[in-house]
Amino acid sequence: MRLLVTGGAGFIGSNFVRGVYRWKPGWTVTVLDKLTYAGRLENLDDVKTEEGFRFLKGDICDPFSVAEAMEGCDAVVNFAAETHVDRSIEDAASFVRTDVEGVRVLMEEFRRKDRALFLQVSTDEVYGSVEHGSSKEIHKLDPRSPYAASKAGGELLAMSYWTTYGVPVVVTRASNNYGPFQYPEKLIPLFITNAMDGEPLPLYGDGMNVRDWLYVDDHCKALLRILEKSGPGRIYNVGAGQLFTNREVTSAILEATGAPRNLVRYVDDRPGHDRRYCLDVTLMEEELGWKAETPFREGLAMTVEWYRRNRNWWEVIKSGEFREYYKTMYSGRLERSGGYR
Ligand code: NAD
Ligand code: TDX
Repeated sequence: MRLLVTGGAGFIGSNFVRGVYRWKPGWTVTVLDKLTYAGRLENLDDVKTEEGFRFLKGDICDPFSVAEAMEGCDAVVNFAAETHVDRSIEDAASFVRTDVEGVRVLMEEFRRKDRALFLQVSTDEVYGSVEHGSSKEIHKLDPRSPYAASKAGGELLAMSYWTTYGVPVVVTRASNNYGPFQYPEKLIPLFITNAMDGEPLPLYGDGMNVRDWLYVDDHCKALLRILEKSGPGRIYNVGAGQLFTNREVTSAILEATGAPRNLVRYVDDRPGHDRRYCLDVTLMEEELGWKAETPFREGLAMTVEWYRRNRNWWEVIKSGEFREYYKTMYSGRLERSGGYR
């Protein structure tokens, strides 16, 4: 199988490309990535000499780049997106552009030829906050942040190409991923790297929001299973069933890094902060025989170890674009936080 992996220089995309070469001998990959602040060529260092690997710098909103990248590919896995909820609250424009319009451009090129599958990687955030119970694939979408709304738009658009033109599309809705190469704006890598540097850990609100933590390799294996086994027109939830409050995640990070508890700061909440996500993954388990394998403590230990060994990788990021972002997002919040707890 020859895959086009869009957004392959980001966190999940780069882990996925490594996974393809590790677990699927004979498969080859083209990556198309715009290399935004979140995309880093060095994330692909491990695979750049692999058989048939090709990297193209380009935007999924640009039909010419997309046509060049899709040439000769049997299937597309679309990871390319703006992905950080807090940034979408500051400015939604790039989210609508990439996460919706980018999907349209990809779909238009995809349907010009007969191809195996278009896998649109979506998120559990499209269901909105789920106070009780769990979300099934047939449940109504209720996205509540500009990020979640853009992702919902993208997946609905992709699926409309299946309904309207019979283009083979599958949508996945994954829960919160964590693991190596995650940009340190997200909760787990931000707190691990801050803990390692003795910096405050800014917990939003009361720290009792709940997320389902999925180790990135488990997510990648689910996507590979879908590419091999799923028929078109399907939607799958991909979660680990490992629900923790942000306080619990923070405690686990403090324990794993050996940092002191007094680094924790309760800061102003994220506007519209979803309280809880929870996925019903029966379909993935029963239809495709997939189940997340990595217990949270084990995945977190591997992740902490990776950030310990790859200080260069995140120090470069934290001293670049991220520095200004962090100041804008956190300095006021930390000043107002009323001391350590
Ligand atoms: P990321 O932010 O680490 O990486 C996104 C990648 O997309 C980057 O390499 C970036 O350069 C690239 N990109 C952005 N705009 C582009 C454009 N216009 N054209 C081409 N490339 C572009 O994101 P991630 O955390 O790896 O997430 C990957 C996908 O998985 C996203 O679609 C996201 O919505 C989805 N997802 C993520 C999570 C999670 O917990 N991280 C959970 C569920 C679903
Ligand atoms: O500094 C922080 N303090 C804090 O309390 C940050 C960055 C986050 N949080 C909280 C907000 C959330 O309740 O931690 C939780 C996780 O936050 P993020 O890492 O920003 O992830 P989330 O908002 O849950 O969205 C993620 O999961 C689904 C990804 O960013 C999305 O791309 C994915 O689709």
